[in-house]
Amino acid sequence: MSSAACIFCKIIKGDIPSFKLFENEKVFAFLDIQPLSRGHTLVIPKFHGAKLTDIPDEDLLEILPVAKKIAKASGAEDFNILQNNGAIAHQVVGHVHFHMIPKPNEQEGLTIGWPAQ
Ligand code: DGP
Repeated sequence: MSSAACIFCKIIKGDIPSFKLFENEKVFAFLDIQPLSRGHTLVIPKFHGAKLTDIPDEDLLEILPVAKKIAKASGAEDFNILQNNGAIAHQVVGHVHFHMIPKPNEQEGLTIGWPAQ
């Protein structure tokens, strides 16, 4: 199931370019266009749904192993996994996505914190 108007569905189909890191039957992962740190990745189900509650369990179950794989590959020992649901929770794109945000150490000069709430 996909939505014709959804930018992430278009990315999955290749209609919008992305820097793809991983793809299988149910999951797609690509670099975030507005990275909070180097390697900031979005891991998404191919199944189109706006919120976590819209996604079948069998699709959700495939997400975290991919996020784990990419976190390890990023080389960052510290990282955040974040998933927003709804406008009040700062969700901008209406297709479920898990952010994997590496938190490089400060000696590398790459640590970028979250904006003040
Ligand atoms: P959220 O606030 O959780 O809905 O985050 C949406 C993220 O999606 C945000 O970090 C920027 C990213 N994003 C939006 N449009 C595009 C796009 O066209 N390509 C890529 N790679 N990322 C996008």
